Parts: sequence; structure tokens; C-alpha cells
Amino acid sequence: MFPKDFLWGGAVAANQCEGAYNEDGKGLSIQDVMPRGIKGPRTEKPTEDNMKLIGIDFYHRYKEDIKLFAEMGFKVFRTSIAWSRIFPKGDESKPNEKGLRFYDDLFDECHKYGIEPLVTLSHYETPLYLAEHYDGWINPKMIGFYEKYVTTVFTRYKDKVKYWLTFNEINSVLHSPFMSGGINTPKEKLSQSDLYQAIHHELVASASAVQIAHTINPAFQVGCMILSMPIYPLSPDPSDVIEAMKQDHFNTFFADVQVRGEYPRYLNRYFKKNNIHIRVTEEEKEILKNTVDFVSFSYYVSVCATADPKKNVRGEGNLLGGVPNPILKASEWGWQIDPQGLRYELNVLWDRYQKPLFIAENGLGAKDRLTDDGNGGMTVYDDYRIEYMKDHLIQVGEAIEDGVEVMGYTSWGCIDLVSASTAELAKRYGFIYVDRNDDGSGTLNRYEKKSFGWYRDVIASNGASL
Ligand code: BGP
Repeated sequence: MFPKDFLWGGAVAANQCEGAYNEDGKGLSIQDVMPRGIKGPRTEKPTEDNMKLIGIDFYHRYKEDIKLFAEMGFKVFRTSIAWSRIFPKGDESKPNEKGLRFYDDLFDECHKYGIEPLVTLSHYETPLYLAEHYDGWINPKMIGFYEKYVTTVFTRYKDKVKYWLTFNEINSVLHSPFMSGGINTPKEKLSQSDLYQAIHHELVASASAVQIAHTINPAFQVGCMILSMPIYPLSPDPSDVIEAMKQDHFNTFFADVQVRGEYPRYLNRYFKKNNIHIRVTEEEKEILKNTVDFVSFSYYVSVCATADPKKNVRGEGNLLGGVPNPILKASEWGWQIDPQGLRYELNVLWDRYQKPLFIAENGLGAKDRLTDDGNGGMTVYDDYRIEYMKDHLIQVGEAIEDGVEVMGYTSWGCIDLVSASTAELAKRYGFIYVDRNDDGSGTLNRYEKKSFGWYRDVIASNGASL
């Protein structure tokens, strides 16, 4: 049984849906020069083939979209604030009023329908200027810029937003230093010490944001957000089990610091072995003690790990790939589908932290086909998406029965948007189809898919219809 105040909803990120990349004083973000996602090289300047520059035009159509979310019965809507709308370069002393006003209107629109916003402060959209002039989170000055930004938005939206997330999938910086950490130094040239120094700065900034948030409004609930991915041993060989444990440490250490307020000991060993040195001041250690109120995470895939180099052939899967599981099927993009892994992950995180959990992302990216609905309209018969979500939500219900405290679930890309990893529009996640294609064609009109009505029923019955 889902708790009666369970927060059902959907999630997007500003850079993947808003478009309007240079309107109303917005500065460039790193996404404006990433036309190929993480797969391809960045460009010097924004180029027309970058689907994110227009996105799904959410910036101008959010009223229509939020109305549709309300029709599905959303209790919560997760989006991010584009940092470069508020501080166009990132290091200014004064914020951009037009940017602030946009989010005022957006949050007001949510409240009109009783939808609670859940806001990610930094979702892969560092101001480009900070990447190019400061090398992103390698530079300790980033902490101050971030503090200024979060103080500005916490103060402005004090009475409009209650739930906040500090950094989207904070652990993904291990894989994508530019996208996740605004680090301009090419990955190949980035030393491990610099990478972990950048991570340290983000962790300090995250803890500092928690402290600032609670000073501005003690009722604020601030969460961390990690890319979660169970790592199973590929075989019962104990060496594989240990390998899986070691790989898992790289996912969990971020949350360990954010939830427990200090670095876990297992990291010391890794640092020593790899000659990694980072600067941590006494003052920073104190700041880290400002721990989060809840733990949020994305869940799409599980992977396997093996100690046998011959079998260690990695596959695809939500930024941090792994060895494919021979038992599981995969999506069209090679992301393996494992609903029970979600129950497992919920139990593991609950046992580890005893903090309320929030599933901030989960969903199926697929190639949808818009067809006649037989009544003069158009729709997508996305039974595969319904099956995916049903299977996963049943496992959320199981975890709740196991005793795990789950606050809510926001399905990723509740309306079609641009993919983070590949920057395509063809990889669709939504309950709402958006007519826009990767060649730039399309009316931008919205159409309800079959899953739209299905999710509405799930929410209306508080999960009983699953
Ligand atoms: C997560 C990101 C999202 C999102 C999602 C799906 O990694 O937080 O921004 O896009 O994965 O990934 P993709 O868009 O690559 O399919």
C-alpha cells in the first residue's frame, strides 16, 4: 500500500525542455554547446543542430504542459532552475530579474493545480562562463558562486518551493566531468586528484546549501540526488562479489558524505593506492556535517561486475555502464531492464541511511510512433512503457511493504524532451508526445499517449490499480 500522502508525479530538467536558450537575459550553459550529448565533442558556440536550444519550447508552453500534468493528477513536478537564467555568467553580483520571474510564474502555475514543485538546483547546466573561465568545480571559487545562486533562489521562492535537490546525479561527474561538473579540462588530461578535488568542492557546496536552506526556511526539505545502479556480481565467485562491492563504493560514497556528513573510510584506501591527494580544510569538514533531509535517486538499470578481465566487457546504461546481466532484456538503447533491482536498491539505501527516499527518475526511453486514435485525433500506443512502469511501480509497492520509507516517485521525462546522454529527441520517455524531430521539423504540438490515461488511473487510485 502506498502511503496516502505519496508524491506521485513526473520529472524534467530545464536544459532538456525549456529551449529559449538566449531569451530574457539567459547566459549560455554548457548544454548550449553540447549538440551530441556526452557522445560527441562540444562546439565553440551554440549551433543549430543542438536540439536543446529550442527543446520542446517549455519556456513558452509551460502553462499548457502543467495543465496536462494536472489532468494526470500530479502531486509533484520535478524540474530544475537553469542557473544561467539567474546568473548568466555565474560570477555576477546581481541576479537577472527576468530569469527569476520566469520561475515565479512557473511555480505559481504549479500551485494553481495543487502541484508541489521539486527543484533541482544544478542539473547538468553549469553556466558556460564558469566552465571556461574557472574550469568548473575544480576551482574552489565555485562554492561561493553556488552559495550565492542558491541563497538567491531559496530567498526568492521561500514560500513557493519546499523540496530541493542540490546536484543531479552527483556521482556522474566520474564519467562526464564536463557535463556534470562543468570541468573544461578534457577528460583525458584530468588528473584523478583534480577530479576528486572537484567532487570535494561539490560536496562542500551541497552541504553548505543545506545549511543555507534551513536558515532561510526551516521547513525546507533538501535532498541529495544520486545515479543509483545496483551492481551484482556476474558470478558467485567471491572475487566477483568483492569487485561488485568495490565498484559500488563509487556510487555510494557521494551519498555517504551527504547523508553521514563525513568521508567513508573505504575511500582512504583507494586514494592511497592511486596516489590521489585532495585538500580538505577543518572548516570544510564542519560544513560537511550539514546532512540532507532525504535521499533521492534515479533508477534505470542494474549492471554486473566481474574480477575476470576476459569477461569484463562493458555495455551501455545510464552514463555509468557496466557488464551486462545475461538474464535481463534491454531497451532499444541497451539499458537493461530490472524492476526488482528497484526494490533491492530501495531496501539497500533505506538500510544504509534510514532517511526518507525519493525516486526522482525512472522510465523507459523508446522510439514512439504517433498514429490515428480512431476518433480523429492522434496518439501513441505505448503499451511497452505501461508495462515497464507497472513492473517498476509494483516493486516500489513491495519495498514499501518491506518497510522502506518512500516519499514519492517522479517518472523521468513525463513529457518528451531532449536526451541527456545522446541529445536526441527520438529517445522519448513521456506520457505526452511532443511533435518535434531530430532534423528540427515538427509542430511542437502535444498529444496524450496511451500511458497518459494509465498513469492518471494509477495516481487516482494511489497505486491500487497497478
Ligand atoms: C539521467 C539524467 C536525466 C535524463 C535521464 C535519461 O542520467 O539525470 O537528465 O536525461 O538520465 O537519460 P537519457 O536522456 O540519456 O536517456
